Amino acid sequence: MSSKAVQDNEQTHFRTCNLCEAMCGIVIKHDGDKVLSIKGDKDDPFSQGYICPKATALQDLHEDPDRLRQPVERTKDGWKEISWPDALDKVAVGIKFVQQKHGKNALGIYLGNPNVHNLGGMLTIKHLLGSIKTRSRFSATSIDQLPHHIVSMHLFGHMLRIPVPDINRTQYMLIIGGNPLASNGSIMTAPNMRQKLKDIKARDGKVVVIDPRRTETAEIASEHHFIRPATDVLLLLAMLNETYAQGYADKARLNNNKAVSLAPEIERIADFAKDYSAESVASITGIAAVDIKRMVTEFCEAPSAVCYGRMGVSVQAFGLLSQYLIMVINIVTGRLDEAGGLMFPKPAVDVVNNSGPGYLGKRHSRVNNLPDFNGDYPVVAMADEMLVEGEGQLKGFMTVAGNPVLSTPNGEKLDTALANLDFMVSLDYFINETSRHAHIILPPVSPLERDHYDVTFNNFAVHNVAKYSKALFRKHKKAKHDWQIYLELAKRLDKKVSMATKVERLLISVLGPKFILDQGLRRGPYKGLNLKKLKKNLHGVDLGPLKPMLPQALKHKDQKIHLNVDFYQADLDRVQAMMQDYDDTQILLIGRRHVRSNNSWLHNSQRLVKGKSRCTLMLHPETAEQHGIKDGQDVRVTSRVGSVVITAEVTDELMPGVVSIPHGFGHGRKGVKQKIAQAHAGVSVNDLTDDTLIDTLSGNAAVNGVPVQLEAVAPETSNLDTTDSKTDSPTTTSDSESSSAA
Ligand SMILES: Nc1nc2c(c(=O)[nH]1)N[C@H]1C(S)=C(S)[C@@H](COP(=O)(O)OP(=O)(O)OC[C@H]3O[C@@H](n4cnc5c(=O)[nH]c(N)nc54)[C@H](O)[C@@H]3O)O[C@H]1N2
Ligand SMILES: Nc1nc2c(c(=O)[nH]1)N[C@H]1C(S)=C(S)[C@@H](COP(=O)(O)OP(=O)(O)OC[C@H]3O[C@@H](n4cnc5c(=O)[nH]c(N)nc54)[C@H](O)[C@@H]3O)O[C@H]1N2
Ligand code: SF4
Ligand SMILES: [Mo]
Repeated sequence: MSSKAVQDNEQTHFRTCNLCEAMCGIVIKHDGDKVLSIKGDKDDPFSQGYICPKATALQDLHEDPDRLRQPVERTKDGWKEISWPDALDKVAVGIKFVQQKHGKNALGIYLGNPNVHNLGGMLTIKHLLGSIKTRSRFSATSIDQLPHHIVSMHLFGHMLRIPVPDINRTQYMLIIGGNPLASNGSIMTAPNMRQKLKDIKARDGKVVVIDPRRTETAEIASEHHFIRPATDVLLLLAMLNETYAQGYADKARLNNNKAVSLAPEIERIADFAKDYSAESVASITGIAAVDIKRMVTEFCEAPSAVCYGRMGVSVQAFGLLSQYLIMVINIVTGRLDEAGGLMFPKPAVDVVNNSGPGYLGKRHSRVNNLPDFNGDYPVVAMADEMLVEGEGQLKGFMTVAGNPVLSTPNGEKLDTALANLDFMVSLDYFINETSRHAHIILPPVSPLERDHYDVTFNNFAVHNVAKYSKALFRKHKKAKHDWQIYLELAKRLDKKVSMATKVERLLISVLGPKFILDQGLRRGPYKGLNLKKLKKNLHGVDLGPLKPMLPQALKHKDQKIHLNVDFYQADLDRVQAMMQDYDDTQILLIGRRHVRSNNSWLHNSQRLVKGKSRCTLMLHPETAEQHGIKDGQDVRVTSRVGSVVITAEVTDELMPGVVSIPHGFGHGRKGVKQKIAQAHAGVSVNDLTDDTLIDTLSGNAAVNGVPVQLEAVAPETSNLDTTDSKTDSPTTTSDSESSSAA
């Protein structure tokens, strides 16, 4: 199926890149249905011409011959294309079979990251969830930003009321566990991070990075400190303690602090970190006491400042407590809701007032007793829910825009579990490591064939904007949007629906989900803004810099900040235990991202993967020497759950005693059908990360700070380990490769 340009004479198309959170404006030159070039849109008020190398992957994805254009069914003779009506009917039968035989909750569903980058998907997913009616829900949130949601829910009364760094005005930015030069920023939608960080320095401000690796971001920062993985909680406790010790949170100052005046429990914060002096945490964290003290002084003395933490802090054993401390430090130092501090965006579509506040631990997972958040169980619970027999065991599964075999801890275990289900369906573009286990794959249209508006990421934008992009290409009439697949399945699975739901589904199917967007814009905080207006402004509408939003932003009934001190203080016992048992000889594994990669799914673009393999084990020369490892040599890395063989990249970018492997690789598994990705297979770091290593307070996965052992592999043995001759790189040593996909 080929797609047609919406208007044949239209040669220039403006839109927003939806691949990551940065929302860059792009200009696509095209000749009919052929893309000629993709460049940055200089007239986009938000990104002003900036793009990263991934933007061109939109073309590669659109043209990729491996991308499915038609549903496929797995048969004993391999994958066969089937018609949409057949595929949808069979999926409905498969789901009903599982649910009638084993109960509603025996069907699990996993929602992956690209869902939140998909307008139609975001606005209509409730119809899919409402029709399958399962409580066994999982999503990428619990291997990502879950702590941010919980902190915001507790403190501000809503899981999406998340403040972001006012990076355009700050004079001091402390970045803990984020590498925005590679990731382009996260929970901080801000295109062109390099320029933004340089601008801070150019206006005599300071950028300080805390990271076990001297990252691309650390390279251009004013200052960088190595930290032992998963010890950030100690650094943050010491910083909070120092803030009080140095008099920066004395009563007089606090009385002048707007956010503090809204936080009744603030007095209890003075004692929260009293046991954690800078001296007491220096040796474990690896950061000298004098540096910790100076950082606090400089942070507090700066005319404006913000402390920001991302993946490296969120997705580790103390993710939630660390994110809480980051928020508390911003509050007591008067940085919340202040220009140049941590501020609340005001998006044109008000997602906070259009959704529930969130809840933690209403239910617990059957096998491991882990808390749900807002109806999702932690991803680390998924495989056991499939493997452990008993009432409530998962027998069927649906993945929507996700690849959990590569993206969640102990991927091998999940791989095995998925191979043994009664029924599985994937909504995905590709036959990949996860979807190869599906009985049927339903592929939606490409991003260039759909309208776009960022419902999610405008809520995290460092400057308020709004932009609507219509589809560049008209989809083939038989092809389906994600939202159409949801509605088709809902129609087949859910016959007894209320009149209101029926009407809504009818309206969506006739008008498309953009009518919901229009309603959202009209009900939103900007008078006169609607879809028609956005359609006229092809480059987007500038809605101005972030403005103070307290107390109105608070969603608690009493319009106060609830510090929830008891809940967080209880986690200090775990911190104490960690300190007492700390083994500083342990080698710890962390992750990394590269600007030319995007989680597990852009490795089938030749432009992005070309050059030297990026799936390497980075380690410090001292660590290499201790283990007899040479640069370029194969190394066996072993954790509690598995073992991979991977090439060493010896570099002093890494802190001694820490090793790093990027996630999203491991395309050498049998049955994957992505030729370019397979030729750059790499290994999956999540065959090493451990599904029992979690932040118990939140249920979030802990993929950073995983204990591993290293062993240099002699060349002749490393050859024996190659399990798939098609791949060009070392593969996992596990023999549990699934043969369920042809
Ligand atoms: N190019 C590219 N861009 C992306 C993505 C991608 O895969 N590729 N993914 C997107 C997604 S889904 C997300 S969520 C965002 C993530 O955005 P970021 O959070 O900026 O992502 P990372 O590059 O993983 O940065 C995490 C940093 O934490 C460090 N780190 C690891 N462990 C620790 C620790 O214990 N303590 C501290 N202080 N630091 C630690 C790592 O060395 C790394 O530099 O990126 C998004 N953008
Ligand atoms: N060790 C380690 N593991 C990690 C991370 C880490 O830093 N370290 N990062 C974690 C993070 S932050 C995240 S967000 C997760 C991501 O984990 P996932 O969301 O599970 O995986 P992705 O790699 O983003 O895979 C997305 C899938 O969706 C498909 N897809 C893309 N767009 C669409 C669409 O519009 N519709 C449909 N139906 N399908 C689509 C792609 O083909 C791909 O198969 O990985 C996590 N895993
Ligand atoms: S940074 Fe790159 S991938 Fe992210 S939105 Fe911009 S162009 Fe797209
Ligand atoms: Mo993510």
